[in-house]
Amino acid sequence: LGQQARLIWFTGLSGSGKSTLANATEQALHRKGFHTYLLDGDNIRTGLNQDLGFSKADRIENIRRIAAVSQLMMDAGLIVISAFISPFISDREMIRDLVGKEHFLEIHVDCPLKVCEERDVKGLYQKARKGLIKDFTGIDSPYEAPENPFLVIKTAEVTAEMAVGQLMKALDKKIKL
Ligand code: GGZ
Repeated sequence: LGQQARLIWFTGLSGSGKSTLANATEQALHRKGFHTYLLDGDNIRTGLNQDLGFSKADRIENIRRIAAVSQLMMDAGLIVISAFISPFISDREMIRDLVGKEHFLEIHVDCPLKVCEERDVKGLYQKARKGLIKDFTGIDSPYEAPENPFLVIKTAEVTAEMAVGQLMKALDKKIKL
């Protein structure tokens, strides 16, 4: 019996905690013996999608390619963990339809813009406020929150450890070895 393929999809603002959560989730799944692959900006926007920027059309193309790659990896039987802002509801619906709704686990990494902006780990919000970066999500580019996600994690209200606990508990019903 092999594991069932899944796509664990993190969506949320820049600085909301998607990458941190995605990495911790991958480690927790590894400890349980699952085979996973983590897709994020570090391995996608620097390689496959290095030709894309942050216009609406480029973000749509970014997510379309990531969905296609995710599907290939799911065909190989992996649990794919994906962490991208993915700001548009219509794109996330496209992914869900592509991989099948029973395989798509959408997690809203929900953190108020104000908190993300205060964290400003990479100084990008400050640059966006100054107009040095255009089309920045939450500043001058929209973010459409999921209406009916598998799970919402409020990263301004819980520790990373608690967040992973919530997530693994919810995943337990959806992923069986
Ligand atoms: C949003 C931007 C932008 C703009 C650069 N808007 O916090 P980070 O730095 O590490 O994560 C952000 C990342 C977003 O890439 P995604 O592929 O996840 O976006 S999308 O799903 O919308 O295609 C941020 C950095 O890239 N970044 N410029 N203008 N984030």
